[in-house]
Amino acid sequence: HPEQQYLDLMRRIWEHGSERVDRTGIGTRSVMGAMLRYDLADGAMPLVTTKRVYWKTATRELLWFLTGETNIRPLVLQGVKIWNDWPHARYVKETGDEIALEEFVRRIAEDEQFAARWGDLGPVYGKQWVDWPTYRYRPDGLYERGPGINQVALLVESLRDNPGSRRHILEGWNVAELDRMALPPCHKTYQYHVADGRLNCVLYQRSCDVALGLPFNMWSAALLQRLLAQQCELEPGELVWMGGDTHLYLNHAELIAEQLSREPQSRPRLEILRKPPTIFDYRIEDFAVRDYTPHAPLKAPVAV
Ligand code: DHF
Ligand code: TMP
Repeated sequence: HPEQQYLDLMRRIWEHGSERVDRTGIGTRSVMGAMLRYDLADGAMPLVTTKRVYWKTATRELLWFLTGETNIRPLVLQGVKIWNDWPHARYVKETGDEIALEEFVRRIAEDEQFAARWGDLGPVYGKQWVDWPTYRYRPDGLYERGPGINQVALLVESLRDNPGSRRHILEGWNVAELDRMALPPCHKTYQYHVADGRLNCVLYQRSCDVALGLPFNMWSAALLQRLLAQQCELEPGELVWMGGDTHLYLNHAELIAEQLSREPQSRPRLEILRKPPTIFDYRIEDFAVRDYTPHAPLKAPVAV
């Protein structure tokens, strides 16, 4: 079963990873450099079955990236909670107001002004993907803002018009803006490759929380590959996931023990029910997952 690669990686890190102190203070076991390969032919998706993964949540996140939005409010209004901790932590730190997370999120939903002030993550994925900032130098030596670059639109064009290119890249790591991001991008570089009518992808992820983040990241990377393939009249090919600092948090021990005791189930497939006019026009209703019979959900705390 293709999921065995994920479970083997988890086991290897837990048994042989180096223990180290990390930014969050939780501590991790970590290896440097890891690879997973998935064939997306016939609708197959790297959707983890040894626990229930909320693929609709991950899908809403990807569609949110594609709108260029970086404020959590649209996610909150759809019931997506995965980005709430970071604006909350910033609010508490900067105001000294020890508001509970649930209360903070309720204010984000109800108060548009409050959300505009406190709900933004900075120029993270969405901004860099569809509106990478540019600067123009003026004759007087000062510079001004130029038009933003829509990397995703350019990627679709380059895949269609110049499939043989070795420059099909989507990049999140904007060095000049890292200090304004709530978190610098983890899934930072996507490169695509067209061969034999199929669209292949390598994703480089600089930092990976294998228990919580990776199931989402694999789903989203495969989904983006499917959207690009559909828009460019290509068949989905292989997804190669590459990790830099690939780690397990020490407070995920129970989840890890339970998940490693489970057997992968069936082979989930994704059906895209419609081909919208552009890659920016997909809606959550366009996606249906078949043959997904996962084990029970596993809860674990996220390191902030
Ligand atoms: N920080 C850390 N330490 N790990 C992450 O995986 C992570 N991921 C981020 C931002 N910062 C991060 C963005 N993606 C969850 C999943 C993905 C994600 C953030 C959080 C998460 O908590 N998943 C839970 C609950 C899912 C839900 O509420 O729908 C899970 O069980 O998968
Ligand atoms: P870092 O910026 O110090 O590397 O912390 C980011 C943490 O979040 C790290 O544990 C990796 C994890 N992460 C993922 O695994 N996937 C993601 O998509 C995101 C945003 C974060």
